[in-house]
Amino acid sequence: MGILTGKKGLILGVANAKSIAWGVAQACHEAGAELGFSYVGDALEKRVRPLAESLNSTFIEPLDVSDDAQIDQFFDKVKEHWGEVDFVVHSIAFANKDALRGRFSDTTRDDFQLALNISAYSFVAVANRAKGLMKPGGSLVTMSYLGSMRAVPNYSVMGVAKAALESATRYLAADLGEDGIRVNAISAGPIRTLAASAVGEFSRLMEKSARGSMLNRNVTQREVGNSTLYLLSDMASGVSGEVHYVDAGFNVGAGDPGAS
Ligand code: NAD
Ligand code: 0WE
Repeated sequence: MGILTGKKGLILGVANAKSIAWGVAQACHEAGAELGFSYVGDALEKRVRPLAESLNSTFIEPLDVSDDAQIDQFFDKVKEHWGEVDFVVHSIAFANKDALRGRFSDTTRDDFQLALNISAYSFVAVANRAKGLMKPGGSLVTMSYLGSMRAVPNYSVMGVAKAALESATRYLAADLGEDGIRVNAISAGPIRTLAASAVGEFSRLMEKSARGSMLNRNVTQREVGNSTLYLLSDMASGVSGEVHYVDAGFNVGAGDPGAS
């Protein structure tokens, strides 16, 4: 018996085996959950389907969160397949690559709109559909980053999007709390994933994060997965609207004044 035995949940945002969402999926599977997955585009279906099937998943459907019709279709299929859902993990972000270098003050209206649409509004849109399929005890978790609170070099418009995502988490927690549904965010330390690999000087950022952390190291996808598992489970039945840091303690430290 695991802490998610008998629960059904959706994992949105697996791109490959390095995705944070995959660390979450593994933790949830081992805790006894039945899982459904989304993917974007044919290229990612080829990666996601075998991963999902390795966890005995039978629900693997397309979902581009920029399209309301696709969100509706996706949740219609969830309703057909399961009838109801106990938890949803939102692990999705996107910004234009050009907006993640250079000066934040040069951010265009289009790049701002895109980053907030995919990385913040999508959680609202998904939560709204999910709540219709959830009973009291349901739980939603999204993935954030410290760049929401601090001006992290080059994180730029994504930092603004994460600030909106964390605020949306609190407002969703207020609304969905009326139905006994909890909404929380995890703020993860830097992890080398597909999204991160396209970022310049990511290795240096990882080194600085490790040195400035309490544990003197970075965190893994699985550690984020294990903490997410707790928030999804009834062990966290008294926790909602929270941003929970899984960053080896980096955010409470003074940073590394010697690092440059
Ligand atoms: P990843 O590239 O593995 O996952 C990002 C996912 O977003 C991909 O699966 C991609 O398909 C999906 N996505 C992008 N646009 C989409 C759209 N329009 N519709 C549906 N899905 C879309 O990278 P990751 O690092 O695992 O990122 C997952 C989450 O974790 C993101 O919210 C990211 O901001 C957050 N995060 C990452 C780190 C890190 O250092 N890697 C740290 C803290 C938080
Ligand atoms: O949220 C993220 C990744 C966000 C992200 C990354 C990319 C790169 C490729 C969103 N969209 C894109 N679009 C692309 O075309 N992280 C927390 C990881 C991350 O990204 C950074 C970081 C960190 C940490 C970018 C700049 C500085 C630090």
